[in-house]
Amino acid sequence: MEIWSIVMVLMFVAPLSLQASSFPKSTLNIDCGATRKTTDDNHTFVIWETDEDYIKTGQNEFLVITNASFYPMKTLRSFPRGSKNCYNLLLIAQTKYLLRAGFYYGNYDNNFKPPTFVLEVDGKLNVTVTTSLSDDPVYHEFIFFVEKENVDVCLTRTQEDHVPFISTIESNALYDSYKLMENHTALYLERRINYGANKTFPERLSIFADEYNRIWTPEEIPSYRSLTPGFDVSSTGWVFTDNLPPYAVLYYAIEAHNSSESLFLPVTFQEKKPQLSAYFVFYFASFVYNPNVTSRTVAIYIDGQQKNITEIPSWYEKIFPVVSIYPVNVTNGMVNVTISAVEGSPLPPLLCAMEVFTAYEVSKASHVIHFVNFSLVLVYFLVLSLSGSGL
Ligand SMILES: *[C@@H]1O[C@H](CO)[C@@H](O)[C@H](O)[C@H]1NC(C)=O
Ligand SMILES: *[C@@H]1O[C@H](CO)[C@@H](O)[C@H](O)[C@H]1NC(C)=O
Ligand SMILES: *[C@@H]1O[C@H](CO)[C@@H](O)[C@H](O)[C@H]1NC(C)=O
Ligand SMILES: *[C@@H]1O[C@H](CO)[C@@H](O)[C@H](O)[C@H]1NC(C)=O
Ligand SMILES: *[C@@H]1O[C@H](CO)[C@@H](O)[C@H](O)[C@H]1NC(C)=O
Ligand SMILES: *[C@@H]1O[C@H](CO)[C@@H](O)[C@H](O)[C@H]1NC(C)=O
Ligand SMILES: *[C@@H]1O[C@H](CO)[C@@H](O)[C@H](O)[C@H]1NC(C)=O
Ligand SMILES: *[C@@H]1O[C@H](CO)[C@@H](O)[C@H](O)[C@H]1NC(C)=O
Ligand SMILES: *[C@@H]1O[C@H](CO)[C@@H](O)[C@H](O)[C@H]1NC(C)=O
Ligand SMILES: *[C@@H]1O[C@H](CO)[C@@H](O)[C@H](O)[C@H]1NC(C)=O
Ligand SMILES: CC(=O)N[C@H]1CO[C@H](CO)[C@@H](O)[C@@H]1O
Repeated sequence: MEIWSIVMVLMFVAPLSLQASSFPKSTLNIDCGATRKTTDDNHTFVIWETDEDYIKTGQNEFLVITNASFYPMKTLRSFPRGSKNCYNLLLIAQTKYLLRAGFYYGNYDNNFKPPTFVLEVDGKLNVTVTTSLSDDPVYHEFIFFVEKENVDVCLTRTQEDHVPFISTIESNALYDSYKLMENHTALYLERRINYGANKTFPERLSIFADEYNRIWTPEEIPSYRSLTPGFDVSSTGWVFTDNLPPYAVLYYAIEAHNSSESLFLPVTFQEKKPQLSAYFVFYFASFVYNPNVTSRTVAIYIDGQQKNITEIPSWYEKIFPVVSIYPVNVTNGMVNVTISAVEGSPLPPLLCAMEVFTAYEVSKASHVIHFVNFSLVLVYFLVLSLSGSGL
């Protein structure tokens, strides 16, 4: 599995540097409404493209006075005309992608009326976007299987006087990750938490620290201990384990006070359907070094049902357990997660990070198309690797 991930990563990273814009991209970050490409983001090293190659409708807006600390939020594209306006992205077919849309209103129209509208991705995923006057952008993120290389990202007007807009579109191919997700399901991100880190820790790391450019929200829980590394870890790389978590996130954790106390983490879902299917991922590492005990063992319970037992070795063994649990039935938009030390475990339970998604069924495609287009992708890589090696 690890070797396969490395091979996949190398295959996808090589074409990046060639920047062939007419080819589908494994990474595509669009700064909507921007007038120039930015390649000098010194913090994340993300390259932000303008949106002119991907959409012909709407108009550019620039926030002259803004509290937006994240500079791609300073421009946006608004759609005063038409009930539905779409970006058309060129992504690699038959590949799993993470796609995140960002919305920062910033009172760009000076109306003090943040609009509500619908975001639709690839004709099959949608979510209602409710923007606000807050200084924090609103994000909506999906993980889904790209069947055909043309992917539409559409903004649909649902109320007459609400003008849809969009500030950023970020998309990243996911290699051998989020493996329990089947091709015919899609995941909508509810929470992605970096436990134990405080608000001063960046939620965006550099692309060298997080291959998938995810946003990890720092969160401390006052009733538990925060374990912190005590030195700057923001530029450490990522780990070759399930979902390639950043080391920076694994250095932080929350821990119970003793082995008989459990971590109790109630999760509330934004989606308010009476029945939902959820996908959980738990990331563990034990950076605190105690020469007398090398590992601890925890049990994960969801709504009181035991779902997994995992041994967490000491950091120095370089084994970082990632536990994925899917499907989880969610009733009334609420799930209780409990992490306890198993009987006899010398150290209290801890948790570094958690991701929570809701899962959706999307339509299945024919196997013939899968096969043909997957061959095209292989040919594409072959051509690129030949041209990359100077032939
Ligand atoms: C990156 O750093 C350079 C040199 O310090 C500076 O000129 C540039 O404005 C910075 N770019 C961004 C996006 O902050
Ligand atoms: C920026 O934040 C300040 C203080 O919260 C607020 O008074 C002001 O209206 C904000 N400005 C914009 C353009 O959002
Ligand atoms: C999902 O799609 C990939 C890429 O086309 C394919 O290799 C894999 O077999 C598919 N999985 C299933 C369960 O159909
Ligand atoms: C969003 O998707 C759901 C389920 O696929 C569908 O019932 C609904 O009509 C869609 N809403 C919009 C505004 O497209
Ligand atoms: C936040 O965390 C950093 C690094 O762990 C630490 O240096 C800083 O003192 C913390 N700040 C607060 C307000 O707790
Ligand atoms: C474990 O910690 C909890 C919370 O601080 C405390 O209430 C409890 O008495 C402790 N138990 C033991 C055995 O120390
Ligand atoms: C490890 O065990 C030794 C001997 O029992 C003890 O002196 C020492 O304090 C322990 N160290 C830690 C970090 O618990
Ligand atoms: C979750 O925990 C809360 C608080 O202890 C409790 O009221 C609720 O019934 C629990 N929910 C489920 C589904 O177990
Ligand atoms: C717990 O999860 C790990 C990682 O997914 C898996 O290897 C292990 O078999 C699971 N253990 C149990 C008891 O379910
Ligand atoms: C979830 O609910 C479905 C339908 O109610 C049921 O068939 C299935 O066994 C449940 N799954 C779990 C893991 O509880
Ligand atoms: C044979 C076949 O259906 N190939 C599809 C591969 O993907 C391209 C781009 O989306 C489609 O246009 C082709 O129809």
